[in-house]
Amino acid sequence: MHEDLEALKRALIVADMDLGIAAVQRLVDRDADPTWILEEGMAVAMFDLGEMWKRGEVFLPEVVASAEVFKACNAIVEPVLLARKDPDAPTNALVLLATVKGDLHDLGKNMVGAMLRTSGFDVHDLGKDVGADTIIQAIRQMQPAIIGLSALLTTTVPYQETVIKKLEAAGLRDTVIVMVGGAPVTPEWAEKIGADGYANNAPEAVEIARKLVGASQ
Ligand code: B1M
Repeated sequence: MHEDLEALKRALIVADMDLGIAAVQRLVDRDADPTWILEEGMAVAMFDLGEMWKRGEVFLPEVVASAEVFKACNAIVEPVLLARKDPDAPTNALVLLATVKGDLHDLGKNMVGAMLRTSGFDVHDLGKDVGADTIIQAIRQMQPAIIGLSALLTTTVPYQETVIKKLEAAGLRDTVIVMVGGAPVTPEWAEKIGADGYANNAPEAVEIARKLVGASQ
């Protein structure tokens, strides 16, 4: 299975759709753990691609193509992950998810959403490039237990703080748990802006969300 995971990572890095789909299908057919495929395979490959991008070894169009391969592979793995949902897991804690304003990166947020759903949370995804006003309106309408804010750019991470400040100004801060994440986000940043929780990856986001809502799922 490790060879297939390596083949999947390679396919993501070189943006080979056919090889990526074939590798992920082989992994799924062999009952590989979907969380392992996503975290140890697909997320790692995208991180490595980001490092290559930084070094000038790949360029934007290639990264766009890799993101398309990622989405196609995710479309195969995610149903397997969701099928593992324990039907008896207590649910009802609603999580709103958003990638903050100015930021179009959503692959990681989507992964967090899928893992939360599998673990018994209800998830409503507000999408990417989401401003504070939309978030506030959605909180008023849906009264979630948690709002999860993802940011991947150093220029958009500060918007997580903007959202928290706007929640305070709207008198909503005490009604909702705020979780933050995304590659450049740190626990120190989360603490500084007064977020309630931070997670480094999707499985950790589930663990933290459970703790924050006091769930026994
Ligand atoms: Co962009 N990009 N990108 N990009 N991109 C980064 C982030 C960058 C680090 C690459 C690099 O230079 N090495 C760099 C940012 C540098 C910086 O901020 N200083 C960068 C840049 C510069 C840009 C553009 C500005 C490039 C340009 O146009 N010149 C542009 C910005 C567009 C915009 O947002 N306004 C841009 C565009 C793109 C693409 C569209 C091509 C594509 C995104 C496609 C999409 O998302 N639909 C893309 C990609 C793919 C990347 C990299 C290579 C990979 C990101 C990714 O999807 N990772 C990225 C490199 C990197 O991150 N090191 C890069 C896989 C994903 C599973 O991981 O998103 O980290 P991640 O999510 C993880 C955790 O972070 C965590 O759990 C997830 C699963 O484990 N997590 C949370 C995420 N959200 C969470 C929320 C939580 C908890 C945990 O609680 C709520």
